[in-house]
Amino acid sequence: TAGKQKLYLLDYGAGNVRSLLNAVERIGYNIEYIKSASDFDKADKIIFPGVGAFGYAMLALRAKGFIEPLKSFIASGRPLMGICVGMQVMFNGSDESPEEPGLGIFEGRVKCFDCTTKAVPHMGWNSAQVVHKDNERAAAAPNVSENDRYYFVHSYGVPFTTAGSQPQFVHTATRYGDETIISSVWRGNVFGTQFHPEKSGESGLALLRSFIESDLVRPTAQDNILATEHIRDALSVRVIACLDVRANDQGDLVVTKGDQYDVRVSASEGGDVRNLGKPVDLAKRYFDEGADEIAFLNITSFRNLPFKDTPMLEVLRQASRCIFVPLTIGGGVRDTIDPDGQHVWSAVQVAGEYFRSGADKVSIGSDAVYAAERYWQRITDGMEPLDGTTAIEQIAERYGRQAVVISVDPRRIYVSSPGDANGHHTIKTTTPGPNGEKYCWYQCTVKGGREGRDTDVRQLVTACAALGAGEILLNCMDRDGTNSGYDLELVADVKAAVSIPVIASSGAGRPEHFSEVVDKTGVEAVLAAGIFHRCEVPIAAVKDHLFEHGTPVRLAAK
Ligand code: 1PR
Repeated sequence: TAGKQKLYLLDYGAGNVRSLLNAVERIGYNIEYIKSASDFDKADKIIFPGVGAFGYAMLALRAKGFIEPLKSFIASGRPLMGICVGMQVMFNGSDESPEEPGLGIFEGRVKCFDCTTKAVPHMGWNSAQVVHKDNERAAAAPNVSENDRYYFVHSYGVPFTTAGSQPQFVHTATRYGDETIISSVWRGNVFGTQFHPEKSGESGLALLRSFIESDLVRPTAQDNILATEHIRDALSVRVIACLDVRANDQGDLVVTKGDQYDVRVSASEGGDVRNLGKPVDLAKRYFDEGADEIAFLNITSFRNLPFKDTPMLEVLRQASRCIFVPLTIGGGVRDTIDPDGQHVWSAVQVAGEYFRSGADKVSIGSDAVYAAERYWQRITDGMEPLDGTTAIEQIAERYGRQAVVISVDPRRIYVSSPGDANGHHTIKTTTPGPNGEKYCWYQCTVKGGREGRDTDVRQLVTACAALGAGEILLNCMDRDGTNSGYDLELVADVKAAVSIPVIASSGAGRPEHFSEVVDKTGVEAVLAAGIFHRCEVPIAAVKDHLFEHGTPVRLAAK
């Protein structure tokens, strides 16, 4: 029976495959790894995950001697499923790595999205429309449901056209802004998705199950497919639940929540770290309630422990076993030394441990500010600003830029006129300062807001985008925990400065705050912490409000 089949995972060292393992285990199957060319003979079915760049994937396949065995496996008629870059490498080539030919199983070339018309990467939940009008074919295919949304994260994609041989293998197409791409392929025993089913909640798990349990009967060739203009853009605004995690005074990891970054209750109430629950329990609750992503911020990093022993890694492992939407972890992503003074960890190694423990993205706070300062200093000194040494560049190179989030902790500094801002980018504000100041700039801070720097947020985000960051998580110290709404001026200013996705954070108090920030700034994602932890506003209430408001959202598939 299908349950006895051996499901193999083609691991070529491309970062986080734990999410896929967890997802497959969750639906009741076990995975074995393909470690050498001879393992291909043992496999009944293979899943080929893709994380990282196209060229890296092809080089790794070649270095391991996997290309010919993979082609023979496909020729033998046994089912193969490629995910993301695992699907892309089946095409002829990619603009991401022009020097590396692809496997050439499907005709077409992977191209870069146009970032002048929309945020790139294409990141978030979008629909996948079956392009064949033939119901019989659709019924035989792995179950991509048109009513569901799936999690995409990529800067490159294969343009969908009705020409050439595409009608023979395109299964679904997806529109993002002004471009339409192939979101899944199916011909004979080969199936592939551009999106990540392992990160697409219950809909994704159902699709994985349907691939594993189907025999992939050969579909009949079909010329009659939907024209591009029938594919609609359904990219949803992501609703993210954020958990600030730290050790309390008893040494247990708890979810806490600051009030303008102060996480302790008042001295008269004992002065302890606020305890709002256990990290894994709360994260699981948010997944069940329909959060599109979960972020953990390890707000005291790992001050007193060898990095390997940090309890946060165990929190991630447990969380990733029961949460099938993207998980971001931040805190302490920088070069670091264990308390014994011996073991040195590079930022890439720290990130690597987080990925192996189940994170899909890492967020960088303090270290990003230092990197941006070096970036501008190099420009001032007339040097090439990118030298490959920063954590942002190295993690993006190894794990892909979509895996690098910059967490910004800014605070407002009021000035009477732009000339008083020491050269910083100012905005004219509608909420003047305590002395009637009409202008402000946003100062970057490090160490959880404890230290202000002579760098403004615009300098930070533009430098980080140039260094290869994939997304901006924009907090605001003045609004954090206030329930008074997002700082719309800050968010709009950052959104206008970068072409990577921006997450608005800090200050959400009511469902209307979410629609307001989307309408007024065009952010791709909205994040909240306090109102979810304290059960003041459930995630479903936010989504229902956005839906009624006409904002595209993913409604829970339950
Ligand atoms: O500098 O790379 O080690 O990262 C440290 C990370 O920890 C940064 O991402 C920084 O934002 C975070 N952090 C440090 N100290 C605090 C603190 O609160 N004392 N938390 C902190 C940041 C803000 C958000 C919060 C939103 C929404 N907290 O996490 O979730 O403001 O809150 P709200 O909806 O309740 O208003 P590094």
